[in-house]
Amino acid sequence: MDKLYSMKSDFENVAKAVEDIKNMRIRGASVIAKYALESIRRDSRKILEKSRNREEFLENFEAIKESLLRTRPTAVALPNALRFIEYRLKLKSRNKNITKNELCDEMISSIDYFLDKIKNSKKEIATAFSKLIKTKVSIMTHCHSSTTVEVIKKINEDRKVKEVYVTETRPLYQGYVTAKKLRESNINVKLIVDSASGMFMKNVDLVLVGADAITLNGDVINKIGTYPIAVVAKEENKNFFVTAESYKIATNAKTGKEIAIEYRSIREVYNGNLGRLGNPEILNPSFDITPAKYITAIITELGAVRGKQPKKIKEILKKAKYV
Ligand code: RUB
Repeated sequence: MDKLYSMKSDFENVAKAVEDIKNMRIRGASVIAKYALESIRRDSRKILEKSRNREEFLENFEAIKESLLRTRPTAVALPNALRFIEYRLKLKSRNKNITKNELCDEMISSIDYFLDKIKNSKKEIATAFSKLIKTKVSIMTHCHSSTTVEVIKKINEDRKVKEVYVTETRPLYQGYVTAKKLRESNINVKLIVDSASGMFMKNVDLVLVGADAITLNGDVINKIGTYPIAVVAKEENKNFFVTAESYKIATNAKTGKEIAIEYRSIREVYNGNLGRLGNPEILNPSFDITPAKYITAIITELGAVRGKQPKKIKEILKKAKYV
């Protein structure tokens, strides 16, 4: 039977997660990873019931993993999470006496471990970053990064946020989410169009963004529009920081050029009558690459990487045993 078809009928939470992630009802690297892992956890009993033996359990996990991996090609948090669980399952299944029930327990405990990691890393990054800030600062941010929002909230709790410039982030306006979340903490937010980021760079002390992928040379892949902001920050002598968890490191990519950049529907850019515009070609890349030379530091929960420090990234990877 077709594996995807059987998954739709059998593993409904995972099937829903696949659709929600593809259609961007759920967005942002860590939120996507968390949502997908929770969906597998909710379907775990079903996976067990539909597996006659341990081999079928592993096959079912493999099918789930593959369908989730196909949702969005750029961010590596979800692939790293799934590969971690797969690795733990493979280790466990080396013992031929292990039952499908024991494999299921292992899957659930690996999921819980990673979910804890997602939650705790954000707090650790926020605490570490706020310590670096000595006076009240104006910040600029782009898109919606759950990690960056948590960092800004912590700096604010420590009474060191003057204001935050939030770019609206076309075409899907993730900046609105950031603005709303920061306003919930009464932070002074100035929402601007993406093309105003250069003009307002003079007003800020630093830029803070999240990441979808970090490559081994320290390049960062994040929402489209991050790269020009980093270039202007350098031109204006402003610090450009990336706050991202170690599971955003793309373990096999040496530079940003090796990361697949997702192109999305042109309808996200223009939904009207294309003929009226003379049928232009529309390009809609969702992410861009910011070279390491524009980045002051990448702050992870396992240490900071300042500029081109491939050794430091390797050290972080070594500590991050789950990757
Ligand atoms: C979201 C985006 C975020 C990163 C980091 O893009 O680029 O900055 O995913 O987010 P999209 P987080 O909306 O296309 O998924 O810090 O929450 O992992």
